[in-house]
Amino acid sequence: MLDMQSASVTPPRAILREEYRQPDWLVPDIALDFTLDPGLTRVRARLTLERIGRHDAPIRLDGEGLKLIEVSLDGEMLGTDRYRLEDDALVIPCDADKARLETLVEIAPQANSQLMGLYESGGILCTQCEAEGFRRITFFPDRPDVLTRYSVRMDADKAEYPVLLSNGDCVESGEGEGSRHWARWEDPWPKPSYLFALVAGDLVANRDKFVTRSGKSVDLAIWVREGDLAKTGHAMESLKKAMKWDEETYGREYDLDQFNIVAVADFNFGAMENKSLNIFNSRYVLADPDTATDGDYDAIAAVVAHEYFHNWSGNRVTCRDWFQLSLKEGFTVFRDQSFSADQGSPAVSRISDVRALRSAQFPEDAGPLAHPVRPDSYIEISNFYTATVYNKGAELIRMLHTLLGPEAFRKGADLYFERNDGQAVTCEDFVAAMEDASGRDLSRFRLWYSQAGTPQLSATIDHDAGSARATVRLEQSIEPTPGQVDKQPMAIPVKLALFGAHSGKRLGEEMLGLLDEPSEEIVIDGIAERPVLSINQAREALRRDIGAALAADWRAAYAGNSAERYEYSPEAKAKRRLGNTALSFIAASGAEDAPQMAFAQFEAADNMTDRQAALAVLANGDSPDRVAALAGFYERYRDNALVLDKWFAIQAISTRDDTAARVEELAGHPDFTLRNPNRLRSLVTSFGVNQRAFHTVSGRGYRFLAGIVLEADKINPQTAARMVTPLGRWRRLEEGRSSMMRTELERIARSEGLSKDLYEQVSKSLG
Ligand code: B3K
Ligand code: ZN
Repeated sequence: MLDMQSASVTPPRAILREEYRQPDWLVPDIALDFTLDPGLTRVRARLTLERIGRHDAPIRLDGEGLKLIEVSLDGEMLGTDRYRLEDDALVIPCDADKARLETLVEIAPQANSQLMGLYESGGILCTQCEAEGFRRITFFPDRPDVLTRYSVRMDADKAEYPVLLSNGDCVESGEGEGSRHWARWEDPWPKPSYLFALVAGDLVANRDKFVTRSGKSVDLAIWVREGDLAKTGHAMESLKKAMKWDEETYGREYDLDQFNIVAVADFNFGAMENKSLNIFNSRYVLADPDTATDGDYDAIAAVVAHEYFHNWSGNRVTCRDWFQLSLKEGFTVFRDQSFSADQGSPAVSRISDVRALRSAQFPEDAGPLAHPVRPDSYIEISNFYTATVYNKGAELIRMLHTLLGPEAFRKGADLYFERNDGQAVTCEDFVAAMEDASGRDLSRFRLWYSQAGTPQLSATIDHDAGSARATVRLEQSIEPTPGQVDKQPMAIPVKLALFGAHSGKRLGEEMLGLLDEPSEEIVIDGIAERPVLSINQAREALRRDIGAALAADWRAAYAGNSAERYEYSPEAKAKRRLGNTALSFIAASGAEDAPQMAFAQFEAADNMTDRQAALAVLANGDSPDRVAALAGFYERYRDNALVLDKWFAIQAISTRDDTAARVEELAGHPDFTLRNPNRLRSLVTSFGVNQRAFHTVSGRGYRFLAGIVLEADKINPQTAARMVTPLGRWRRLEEGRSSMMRTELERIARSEGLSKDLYEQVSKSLG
């Protein structure tokens, strides 16, 4: 193991959940005044402060990369002897219990390549504050348990930034000096700083209205660059459906007069739920049949709904500290999954949710970065926006829903919102509300929040024909994970049904059991026929596998389900899906005419789903049509960044032998850039999940990944750190590959000037 101390910097400090203390000072109000300019923006902040509890701690405000111009306390300008500038903090001794503090700072949005705080994307000025970006805008206690009312004034060049948006409602606007104009926005709902947002840009809006169930009319707007307006219809429809669904399913109504969504091209994540001003990665807003696949349409609906649902699960009730991240994320993913299930086929949605869990979360839980849904420590919180916190977190909520049943669950959710409205709370507060509303004892269930790792469940069945009795024996075990060697048995709800081994008929009702011991036996009487067991969704998986083996039948499926005129409906989507699955199986079986079929589909397609599926088949093969199709696709879409991402990704996930070399070549392509997270992920993240190419025996895949992660870390640490995880799987490979992967991790670890984001991932991966 590498001695991380040998690196030239002192290792960054870990923050522990147990160290939580309530804030010393609260900030009931803030007035922010922005003089916007991409090169140099001035931010004046007026804070009212209140001491909490009996202590004499100074006022301590987080700040990162800010140039402090002036500071005053209760109207008096402070000299440098009256405050201290520490590492990333401004400290001001203060005797009074209430104070008014004013700071003026300068920031440089255009030079902000981390995309945290205020930055520029394609000429638009925008913000990203979750988790700790607000401290890159102004000095502030940047933690989620400080809830503040915001008033925001922005002043900008009118021609370059005709649209000025922030949270809440626009209460005033006017002309400024020379070519400038200004607007003032007020948000009546106290919020944590991570939900602050501002946008200034040359944008146009798709406008609509939604009337809430109590009759309030809400103005909806989706803001994009002019050429993209025609691609916003699906996002708007999705938003209106989500608003209605949350009223019907959770009784949650929208609480302001405006709801704005803005799409930007450079974004570290999918989207952000800033109060009433959601900012989105444009890939989760823009869609039309020519450029977006059915999968893209589904993802847009899910992300729009997810961010909207956060208005209650996250914004009205927020997290006390970042260890509680799954309080808002797990619950909100569960809510968006339920929404998607209700829009289309619940079975299809569930299969895709489980696939995502198995492909992303199970490996995470079995590897060096395993952590509980409510982690105990972190170095950089951005590294904990993980499949465990999101997707496993959602499964915990789903288990509660299963255990309590829909009615008691809804009562629990109502109680949770009622008790905690306007507060910053913990995962424990969620479980307590479910417990109190249902009268169920959930003490064993709480272990799911603190214990990492995926429990393995095994089931055996004995049948005694004479007494018509079936005995089902369930056993659970769970492997150690880093830092957690001894595991306790979890509380696992188990849905169980018996089927006749001969008749295939269900014997008796489906049962809901709870396994909360290492093993348990369930005795079922009245079972005359020899039974087989079905537990939690396994039959479907078996059916899918059997289907895959019948490759010849795919031809008929292809003939019956391809080349139809494009239509956006569940039936048409299902046909495209079946047709394209069939095509990929025909190709995988090595059929000689597969490339011809794919090329014909590629040329004739009237939608991106069919065109992309055909291109993916060609990109895996050797046919001369492959080169023509890739070149044709590039020429057609070279000006569309989101589609060009698909072009990079298709090549990075290709099963061809030369993929690693091709990916290296693509990293030098004029359209490749480390600065745009979507483009970076389209090549590098896609390559990292390509088992065959990434693990190519020469080790060049590992070298490439390490090299590009190091380069990206200098520009955007948050995104770079997320891309290094494939190297952390070294324990699962044979010695040759394993040692090459470790060598690359060590090379990263030894590099100078490593961000704390990447340091944390790499040091844990080396473990
Ligand atoms: N809450 C944001 C995540 C922001 C990530 C910052 N590192 C998006 C979401 O989950 O809705
Ligand atoms: Zn979320």
